[in-house]
Amino acid sequence: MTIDQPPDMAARAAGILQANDTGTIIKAAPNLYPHQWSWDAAFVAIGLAHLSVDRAVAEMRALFRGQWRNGMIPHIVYNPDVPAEAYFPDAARWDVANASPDAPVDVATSGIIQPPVHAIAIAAICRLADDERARAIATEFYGPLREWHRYLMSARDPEVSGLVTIVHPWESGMDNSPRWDRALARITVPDGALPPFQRRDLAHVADPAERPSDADYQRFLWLVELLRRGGYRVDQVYDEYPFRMKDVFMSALLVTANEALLRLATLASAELDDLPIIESWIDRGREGIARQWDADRRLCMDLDVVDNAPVVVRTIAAFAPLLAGQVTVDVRHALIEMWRSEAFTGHPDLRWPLPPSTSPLEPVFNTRRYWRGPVWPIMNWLLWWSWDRIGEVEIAAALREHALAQIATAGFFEYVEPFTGAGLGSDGQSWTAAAVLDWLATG
Ligand code: 9WN
Repeated sequence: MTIDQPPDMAARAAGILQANDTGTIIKAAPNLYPHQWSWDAAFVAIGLAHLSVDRAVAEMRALFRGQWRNGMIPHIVYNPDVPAEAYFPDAARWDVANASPDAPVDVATSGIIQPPVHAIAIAAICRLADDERARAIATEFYGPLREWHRYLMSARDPEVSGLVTIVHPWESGMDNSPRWDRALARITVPDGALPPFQRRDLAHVADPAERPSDADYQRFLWLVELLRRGGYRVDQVYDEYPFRMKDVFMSALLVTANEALLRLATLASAELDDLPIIESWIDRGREGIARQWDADRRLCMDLDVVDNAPVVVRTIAAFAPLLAGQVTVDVRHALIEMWRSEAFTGHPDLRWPLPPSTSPLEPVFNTRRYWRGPVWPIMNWLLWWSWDRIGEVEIAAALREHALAQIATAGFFEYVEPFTGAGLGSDGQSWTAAAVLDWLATG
């Protein structure tokens, strides 16, 4: 199937990245997100590499300047050129340099993580570079990536389960997803405990209903406050901390990122001793994901560590086994069935057969609110890449075509209303532009 794309799609995408380029970093979005976000930067680098391998490498290098001594890649590296009031929480709210000896001293960052898609990005950049340059890039990033993954496999998995624990909804990258509702509802913010704050996000969207509610925002900030008080030492506060979720989506991406890391290790001529360690991370991750697959519900579920309960809600995270890149025949069939069913791309009211972030069949489904229903172009890219990787090329091709058609019609928005096709959130979102560049180059 081929749906004609407007001829200027690539130029528009490149123009967005150029407009968001500060000369040092590419802002995640022009106004709503004026800094460098961790997984945004990786996706952006994948698209950017089609324009310039050097610029893509520079983007990753800028992000890795924010790496902590314990290996952690923070979810935001702050842009020193924009005023503090441009985004909340600002760097001062995290106060990482005072709170933790692990934080970098010369770069302002947040104190939490986002999904580890960075090794996937570096491997993608290497594929577009000539052999010598690819070896140099792999050599530059292999060590920092290995330490990042080691942090995730240790501080974020004290249970040695193969599953990464997140300690804040922002860490998942799907901030307001109903995956976190039950765990968040348990959290009460003690009166007067939260330093005062003013939200900045609502000024940049057409309607506050597109963003998280105030009550949730209070809880988000309370979790930040608890982490700050604990010096961002997740390993030390772990047992008492009130929000601990085994995130299957993040864990699956780590499996795939570890596979990319293994390839980079070879390219970088890394110590041979590293290879079995990375292989064991991959095996452990796959076993963890497999344990979260519920064969009766035909769903892969996050786990609430606090009360050891699975999270039973259909969101795009349920496709975690697909993202981990290896599926049994049964799981493959279940995933394809779920994908095509009314729960996802087969819903009759969809403007395009693209996966809503939360299934329209869930009672909490909301067509406009953050991660509770809208379609995310960058998630389409990730799922396209994953279907293609496991050999479901027809599903992948259809997804790519519809996703491009959606952007051609709606614009380069952060997310899209699934039934009307209206663009929501930020316009000129960098990772949406990057996805288009990669699709156009690989289609
Ligand atoms: C908080 C930048 C980021 C994305 C996340 C998305 C949103 C931030 C926010 O924007 O999160 O980190 O202010 O809502 O949920 O996935 O990385 O694009």
